[in-house]
Amino acid sequence: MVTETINIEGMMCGHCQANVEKSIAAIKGVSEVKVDLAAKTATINFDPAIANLDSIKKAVTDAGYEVIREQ
Ligand SMILES: [Cu+2]
Repeated sequence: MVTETINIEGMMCGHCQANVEKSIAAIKGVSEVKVDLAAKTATINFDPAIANLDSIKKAVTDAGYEVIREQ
């Protein structure tokens, strides 16, 4: 398992936060996701043999938010 933190732009409220969490949690191989609305970050724990950062970023983008950079 690896833990990665990404920065997300465009989250305005708890609904957005839940949206992002749900989108990332739906990815196979992701075991835990924590989205911090104030810090505009998502911390994801995932199995790198199954999931990868690209698919996580794509899920965030597809949900309508922007991944601005990796930490
Ligand atoms: Cu919102």
